[in-house]
Amino acid sequence: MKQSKLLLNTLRESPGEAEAASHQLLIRAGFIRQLASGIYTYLPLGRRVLRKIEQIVREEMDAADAQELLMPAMQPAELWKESGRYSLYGPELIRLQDRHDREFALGPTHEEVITTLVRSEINTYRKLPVILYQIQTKFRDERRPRFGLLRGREFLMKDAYSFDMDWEGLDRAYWSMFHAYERIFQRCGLNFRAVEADAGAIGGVGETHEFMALADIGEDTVVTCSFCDYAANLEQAESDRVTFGSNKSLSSDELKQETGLEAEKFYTPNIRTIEELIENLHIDPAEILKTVVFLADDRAVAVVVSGSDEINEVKVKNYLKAASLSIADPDAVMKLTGVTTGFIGPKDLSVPVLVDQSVVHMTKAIAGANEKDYHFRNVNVRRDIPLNYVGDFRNVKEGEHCPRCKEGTFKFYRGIEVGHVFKLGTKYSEHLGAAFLDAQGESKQMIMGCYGIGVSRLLSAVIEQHHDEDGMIWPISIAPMQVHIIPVSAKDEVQMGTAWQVYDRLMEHGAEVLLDDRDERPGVKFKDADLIGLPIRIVVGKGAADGLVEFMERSQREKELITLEEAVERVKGLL
Ligand code: 9G3
Repeated sequence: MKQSKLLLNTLRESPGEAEAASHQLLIRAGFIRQLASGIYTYLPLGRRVLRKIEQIVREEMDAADAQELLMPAMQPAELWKESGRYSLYGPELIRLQDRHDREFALGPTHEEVITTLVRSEINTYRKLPVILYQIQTKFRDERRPRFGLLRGREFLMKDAYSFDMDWEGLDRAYWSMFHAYERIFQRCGLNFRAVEADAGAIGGVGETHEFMALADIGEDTVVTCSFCDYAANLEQAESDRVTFGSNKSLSSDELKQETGLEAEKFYTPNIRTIEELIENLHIDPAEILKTVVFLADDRAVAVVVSGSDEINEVKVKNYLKAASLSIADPDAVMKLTGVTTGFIGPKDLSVPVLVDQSVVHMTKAIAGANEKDYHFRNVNVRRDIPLNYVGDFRNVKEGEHCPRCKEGTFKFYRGIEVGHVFKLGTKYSEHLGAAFLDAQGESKQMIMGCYGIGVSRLLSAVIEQHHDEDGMIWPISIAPMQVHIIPVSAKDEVQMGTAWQVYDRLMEHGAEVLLDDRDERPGVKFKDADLIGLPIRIVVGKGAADGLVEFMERSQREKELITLEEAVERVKGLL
């Protein structure tokens, strides 16, 4: 293709609000343009990358016997009411009325639609199992769209749904999709980790894995073990059951033997936060019992962790099986406990207390006294605090022991979630009535799984991992074009002649070639080529007179002067 004909305008500067490297580079290289916040147009080169990624996804989905279909974006609200999710989602679910005032939602995902379809198309075990997928535009009205395609409001997703007769079938579908995802991300040149994840709002049953592209811009924290292959989203990463003896309260005679001082209230005027306690009492945060009051759905609960730890709200929410969890604001805390925030403690508190397993052993702890300006010292957790709800409620930390192998220690990475596989079970088939007759003629609910890849997000994630200060570096598997031919001077007939010769030879071999035929200064051509980042570059300059061209791969830096024939051979070798 002639670059002079290509709709491609490169920019020297990136838009002010673009923080992520991939966002800046995709805009500057003329691959995408923002139409509105979180909503993008893909220009020709951007579109070509998207098609390459889609093609890889299709090949691997089809290889896993999944069947492609295409579902509507406009979904009747009734479906979401039937599944009970219409009220579960707020402003993120884009809602609209049609001309007859009928309510619709723009699809953020398609569990309701696909289950309704399968309900009417399949009713016998003979037609199971089936995996159906689509590559389709999703709509989610993110409160804060950011980082370009990494968090958009309209984006391309491959979403697949499996339907099985039984749980073993689901397990087979799940791992088949899991391995297909590994192949897809490998083929896209992505450095990724599959991590144990939290099923979240989707309410899956059993395991779920996220596929994380390692990148500093990533919003997720990936926890990996230095020794075994344990890897988890921080939301899910298990804290090692700190072996501090039993988790149970002390029996009465144990209490008598329990040495240690009685819990003693002491005056701490206006000392409310962990920091203030540390500063004023000169103590270590690990001596403090941090107590935070949450609203779980509409119930109040207090969670207690060490002052040196962070509460993991996903773990708390899952433990309580709550649909929503939020920290109670000071007024709510006062109303619920009669205590001003900052002096809340787990001893004699009027709301249920969830105690993190790592503090149960403590005998000389500092805690709020549930009285303004007072704290307790010498709190003995097993003596003074009800231990009805003991669990893992904290975020693990780097360097901690792995709970699986006990050998390795945790290491943290930032990750971009590019894929997610879920075991759904019968959640949707039950609500929406997707049943089948089994071999004995019994009506059973289909067992479902769902599997998503953020296709447009994946495009950006690849660039987060493959760029340098001069621009993007496309893996050859998804590059918009494979070879960039750059004649140094468009006015030099020998150079242009040689350039077109190379072009024709490469086209004969089926290569995708962009020839920069613009009448521009060499510097401009090279800067643009660095920015666009096609994997193979052939510069046709003075050496053309001797039949020589300069060969370079964008991911390396060395340039070689070789003959035209050798250049063609080198390209063939790389394709
Ligand atoms: C909504 C809105 C946002 C959502 C959802 C529903 C995320 C929602 C989870 C999933 C689960 C899987 C199939 C492909 C893989 C992911 N954000 N999820 O269900 F109404 Cl506004 O989408 N779906």
